[in-house]
Amino acid sequence: MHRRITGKLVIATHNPGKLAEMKELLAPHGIEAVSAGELGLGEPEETGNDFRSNAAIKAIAAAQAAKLPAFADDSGIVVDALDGAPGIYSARWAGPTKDFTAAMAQIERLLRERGARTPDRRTAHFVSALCVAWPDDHLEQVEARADGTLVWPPRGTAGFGYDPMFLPDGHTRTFGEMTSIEKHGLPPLGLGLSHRARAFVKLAEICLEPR
Ligand code: ITT
Repeated sequence: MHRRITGKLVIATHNPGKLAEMKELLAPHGIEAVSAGELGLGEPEETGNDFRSNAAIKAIAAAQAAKLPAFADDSGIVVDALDGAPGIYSARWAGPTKDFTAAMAQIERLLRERGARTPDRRTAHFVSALCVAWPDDHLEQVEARADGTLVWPPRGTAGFGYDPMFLPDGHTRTFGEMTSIEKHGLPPLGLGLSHRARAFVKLAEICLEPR
């Protein structure tokens, strides 16, 4: 049985870009969201082997610490020509200073080493695994992806992380050139464009009251 989210929800992320998007996605559903940062919650070690298990680790840790339902996202960019790297290590490629300019340059360097210069050799997808955990250990989990190609040089200053390098399929602007509303691509613009918005649509179906 799926469980509905009611009352207060902890957003279990320490990434400001994600926090802003998760708050925006929840806003129309009338959920009272409080961030892990506001509650002074720590960051658990992400020891899982995939997005789904790392999302669960973060949601469970926050739900236990706050004694409230908690919502976590584990995400990353999967580059086909790099055998799926950086994948679950997407945040770690930016190092302790969270330097995504350097992380994007690293991807570009590796793509060039492999001779990946044309769009067909530069395909990638973002993944978002979302998990809501309750203090009694109930879990709800969904996952979605957004497909595209990697451009160089990066374009745009909106968004966060690898957004300026990612051109979603069927679009002429990178995520870094889109407003967050366009990046979500939710009604009336569409049925979900970004990985996080697409996963959120699935989560909303099972855990949230219809808007
Ligand atoms: P939390 O674990 O606290 O949520 P984090 O940044 O460590 O924050 P992840 O381990 O899930 O989160 O790392 C995912 C990384 O993938 C993230 O730091 C971004 O750089 C990148 N990423 C995920 N979604 C993205 C998006 O929508 N746009 C650009 N980059 C994204």
